Amino acid sequence: MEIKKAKFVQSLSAFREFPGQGLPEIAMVGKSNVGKSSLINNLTRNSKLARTSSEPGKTRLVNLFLINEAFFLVDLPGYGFARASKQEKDKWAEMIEGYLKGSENLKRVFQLVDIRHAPTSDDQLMVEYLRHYEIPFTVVATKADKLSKAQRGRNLPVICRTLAVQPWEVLVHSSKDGTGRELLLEHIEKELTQNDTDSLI
Ligand SMILES: Nc1nc2c(ncn2[C@@H]2O[C@H](COP(=O)(O)OP(=O)(O)OP(=O)(O)O)[C@@H](O)[C@H]2O)c(=O)[nH]1
Ligand SMILES: [Mg+2]
Repeated sequence: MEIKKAKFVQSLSAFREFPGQGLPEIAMVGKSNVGKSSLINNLTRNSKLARTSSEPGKTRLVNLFLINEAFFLVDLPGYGFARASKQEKDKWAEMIEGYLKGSENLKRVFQLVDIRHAPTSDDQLMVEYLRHYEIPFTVVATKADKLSKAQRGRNLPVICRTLAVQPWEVLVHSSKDGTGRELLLEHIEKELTQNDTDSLI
């Protein structure tokens, strides 16, 4: 799949603000600073589309990007930002959960984890949450450029074990050097065409 058109559409602080438009949505989930916004920029090849920062806690609202006039990529605030106040953390958790539970058009979540580290307890909770609500998800191990092939090979089994996913279910990605970009796009395309077929039946 090629992304020909990508535009920012709306920021939400509460799910009910967005009634949906009948178009499929694919959302980025992960701890603060893991690279959710950067992944959207890498997919769309537009480094200025979603705002990124080396400081955690940059994305503070649910941001919707319309892609090819056909589906939405949804950038969510991160969790696990230690320096945020309790009030801020509660607000972000409410936004993330409100969106994940409430969106009728959410087709898949990309659960991002940092390939350098074992998933955190927050990552584990998030994956449990997705399983509990039967939200389809794909684990994306990002920042792959920061590790050698050998180091990736050592870390991936830890990620799989901690999140109880199979190695072939994890996509390795880097927003810096574009690793895994094509695979992610194929994955999205499959998701979208699969849903087309579903709706024809
Ligand atoms: N080397 C490298 N750096 C990355 C990669 N992805 C993101 N970064 C960097 O990591 C930092 C955080 O990236 P963001 O995309 O803002 O992270 P986020 O998950 O959206 O963070 P929040 O909005 O705070 O939840 C930035 O400095 C990015 O340049 C990657 O694949 N490789
Ligand atoms: Mg962000």
